[in-house]
This record gives sequence, structure tokens and C-alpha cells, in this order.
Amino acid sequence: MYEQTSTSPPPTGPSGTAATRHDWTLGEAQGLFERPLPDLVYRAQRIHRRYFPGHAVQLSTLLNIKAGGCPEDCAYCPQSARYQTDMEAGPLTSVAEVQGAAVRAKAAGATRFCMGAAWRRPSSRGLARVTEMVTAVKALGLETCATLGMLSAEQALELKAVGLDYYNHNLDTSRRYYREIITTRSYDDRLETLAHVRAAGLRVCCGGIIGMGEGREDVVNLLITLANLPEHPESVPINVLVRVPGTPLASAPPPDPFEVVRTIALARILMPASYVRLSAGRTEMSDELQALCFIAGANSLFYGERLLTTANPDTGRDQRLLKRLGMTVEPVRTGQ
Ligand code: SAM
Ligand code: DTB
Ligand code: SF4
Repeated sequence: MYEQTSTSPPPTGPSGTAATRHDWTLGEAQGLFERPLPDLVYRAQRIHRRYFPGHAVQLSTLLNIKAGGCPEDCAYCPQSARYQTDMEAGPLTSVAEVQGAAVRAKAAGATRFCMGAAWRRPSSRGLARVTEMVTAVKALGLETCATLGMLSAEQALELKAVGLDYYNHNLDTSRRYYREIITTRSYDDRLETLAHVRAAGLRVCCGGIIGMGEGREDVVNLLITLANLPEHPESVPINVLVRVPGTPLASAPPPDPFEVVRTIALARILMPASYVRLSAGRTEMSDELQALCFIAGANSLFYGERLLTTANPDTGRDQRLLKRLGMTVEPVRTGQ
């Protein structure tokens, strides 16, 4: 359903669904965000079931392939070398270890395997190793995703050439609030990497974090920026800040859980065909809150006991939750 109140007819997409839009204004999106919660969730659910008629959830497992020692200053991140956290820096993982972790992830029920490195950008040697990892993981029949920091156009093409499916690079917050969180790389640097990823023909995974002290307008602005990109990111991770001792945001007040639901619902409305992932922060969420997030349009999870450095719900809890809700796990998409 086209959600504007204008009298002009809704644009229609190729399969009879409402066409996706790339011209959202702050006023429109803010108006939606601030609707009474049942109304916002109803609108999101109506769109969700049009674009995703089943009740399937996509499961991605993360592996930290290069831990800690990162030169960047992202205020939320335990892997920055600038903050005193429990995190120990480690070397780049071997291809064999990655393969072993991917085999276990697949056996546990994941369909996508996401490799994260605490880098500002990959070196050519580092990237060469990652391309071997991608080849090894793909050979298992899993979808692949990598998050390695900034990429040049050539590096994105190198990853595409070995069959990488997705690249994750988050905008994290609004352009305005971003400067409070990260000073060592700019918002435009991030947009440039996203453009290289898209130009290489990779699918884009891009989202942000809530609970960093931002205002509602920042959350809405982040989602508008994503929705108004030339193409919507295929995957939109919504992370709730994991407050790690030693990081500058260690004592940020946690967000109202209903703001998480609103954020998911607005992401669903603005980017109807995208996978919206309920990402970091789930260990602190009740089953009921997660269920509400699914109703608001989340259809993807990080699955497995660890995110990168912090805990995630165990796989048994997630399997039980999906079963109790009568939801299913999405199979690997093939032939694309
Ligand atoms: N180093 C690469 C980069 O930043 O581009 C890739 C890995 S980085 C850890 C990927 C994303 O994880 C960040 O952009 C951020 O959105 C998310 N993240 C990191 N620490 C987090 C935390 N404490 N809570 C929630 N999300 C976090
Ligand atoms: C994303 O948006 N969230 C993931 C993934 N992309 C790389 C990372 C979450 C990290 C949470 C903190 C940690 O475990 O270090
Ligand atoms: Fe480094 Fe990525 Fe952490 Fe920022 S989020 S400090 S770039 S690992």
C-alpha cells in the first residue's frame, strides 16, 4: 500500500507491489515514526506481508576474522585500539579456521556467513586472504558477506570476482550525529565505499545503531538516507548499542524498547523489499520484544552465540522462539 495521503495514484512496481521510493522527506518519515505505535506497526506489517508473504527469517552467522587493534575511533566499538577494553588484538584468521566455523554455522542452521575484520580498510595482502575465505565459504553452499572497512572501487571488484554476495558497511547514524561518534572517517567516506560496493555489483548491507544518545530525528534521518540511496540496501541491520566497558559509550542510557520497534517499522515502510535485521543487542531483549520487532517487519537475525566480540542469544533460544511464533527459517537463495 502506498502510504502517502496525496491524491495522485500510487506508482506500481513490476509485480503489482507498490514501487519502492527514493524521495522520502524528513517530514513524511517523522510523521510515520511518531504515529501511535499500533498504527505504525499496522502500516509496517501491511507492507511487510505484501513484500514477504511467508513468515520466514533469514539467519546470518558472524565471525570475527581479525580482532581488535583497529586505528579508528568509533565510540561504540570495543575493537578500537584507542580504548581500554578486555578485547585482545589478534592476527587475521586462517582460511581453514574460517572454513571450520562456516561448517558449524551451516550445521546450526545459518544460511549466510559474515566475516568481519577490525580494519580501517583492507591491505592488499589482507584482502587476498579474505578472497580465499570467500571462496571456501561459498563452496559450502552458504551466502557470503564481508565487513572490512572502507573499500576502493578495485577492491570491491576483487571481492565480486570471487563471488562475494554482500558487503556490510554501516552509516551508523545521521550525518549530523555521526561526528559525535567517529572522527577518523567521514560520512562521505562511508557513502563512497557504499557506491563502490554497488558499482561492483555486490549486494549492500547497510544500517546503523540506536542507543548512542541520538535523537529521534537522527534515527529518522539515517533511515531516510538509506531509503533515498539510488538503490535500497538489500539488507538493513538495526543494531542496539552493546555497551562495552572501556568504550566512550559504555554508560549510554539504553533506548526505550519501543523506539527499537518504531525504528524497525519505519525501516520496513521506507525500504519495503529489503531484509531488516534485528541485529546487535538481542541478549538484552525479551522474547516478547523480539516478537514485536518481527511483527513490525524484521525478517533477519544474527544467529550464533557470538556477534564479533560480544554475546548473542544461543541458537537453541532462537530456534525455540521462532517455533513458538510459528515462524520459519529462510532457505539459501540460489541462482543469483
Ligand atoms: N571495521 C569494519 C567497519 O567498521 O567498517 C567492520 C566491522 S564493524 C565492527 C561493523 C559494525 O558493527 C559497525 O559499523 C557498527 O554498526 C557495529 N557495531 C560495532 N560495535 C558495536 C556495538 N558495541 N554495538 C552495536 N553495534 C556495533
Ligand atoms: C552489523 O550491523 N552488526 C554486526 C555486523 N554488522 C558486523 C556487528 C555487531 C557488533 C556488536 C559488538 C561486538 O560484538 O563487538
Ligand atoms: Fe574499527 Fe570497525 Fe570498530 Fe570502527 S567499528 S573501531 S572501524 S572495527
